[in-house]
Amino acid sequence: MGLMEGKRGIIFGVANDMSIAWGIARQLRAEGATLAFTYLNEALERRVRPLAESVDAELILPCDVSNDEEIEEVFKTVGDKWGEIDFVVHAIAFANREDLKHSFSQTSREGFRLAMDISAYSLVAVTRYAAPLMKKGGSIVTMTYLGATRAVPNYNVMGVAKAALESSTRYLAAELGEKGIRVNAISAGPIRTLAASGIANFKKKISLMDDNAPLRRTVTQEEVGKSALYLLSDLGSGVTGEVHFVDAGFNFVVSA
Ligand code: NAD
Ligand code: 0WE
Repeated sequence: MGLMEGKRGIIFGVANDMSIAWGIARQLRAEGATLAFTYLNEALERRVRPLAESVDAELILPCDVSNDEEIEEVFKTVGDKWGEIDFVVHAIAFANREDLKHSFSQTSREGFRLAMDISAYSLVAVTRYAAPLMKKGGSIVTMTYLGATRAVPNYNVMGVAKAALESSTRYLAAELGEKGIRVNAISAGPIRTLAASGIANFKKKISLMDDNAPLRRTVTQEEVGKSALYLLSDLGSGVTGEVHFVDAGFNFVVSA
């Protein structure tokens, strides 16, 4: 029997077949999970719908996480259809493109607010609506990056937002543990996705991994998916409030 047999959950953050959220969704489906997907806008719906249908998704819903009503509507629709849920995957981030290249001190008030809203606050809002549907407990996984705790060149305001996201993960875990709801973050190494395209020198980040990471390579969406499967299934039943690194070991060793 699959690890996710009888479990139902929502995947936020698929944009295309390169998305980390899609790598997670495939692992969950292979272990028997029943899935719902959200997409940001109509342009992305055309990408997400065929992917979602290929894993027999029962719901495919629009959701811009900058809008509380859209989040509320997703959980209302899911609640009406399923009554309860077991897991949520949050794999969403956004900052202004210019804020990921110029000097960090040039970040505007609005750019800072936007990155925080979409990349960190959205986990809090999603969890608020998800928790009442997790009647038998549940598991929530979000995605972070090393730039939360180290000053990675150009990651800038996204690093500040990821620090808030990691801290939010701990506060949500502390609050919801008594309801049997676990909240964890996966810190992935650099992966070529839509969110990574258009990042200046992303190739350099990849070759840094190939040359210096203990595993001498980058990680894949499938490898992130396998760790998410562990955290979202009963295998992770004792784990909450953690940042789990899937980064080929690059967070603690840099060779000379
Ligand atoms: P991606 O572009 O495939 O996914 C990002 C998703 O965020 C997209 O589906 C996009 O539609 C969604 N999104 C952006 N603004 C939104 C909004 N207002 N409302 C709803 N959805 C919105 O890229 P990805 O690399 O798979 O990113 C997923 C997560 O993984 C992000 O949190 C990212 O920070 C994190 N991450 C990525 C890497 C990497 O190198 N690619 C490494 C570590 C962590
Ligand atoms: O979290 C991310 C990227 C998130 C992201 C990407 C974009 C590109 C397009 C957020 N907002 C936008 N806005 C856009 O307009 N990663 C972990 C990938 C990433 O981004 C970097 C990295 C790495 C790794 C930026 C600079 C340095 C390293």
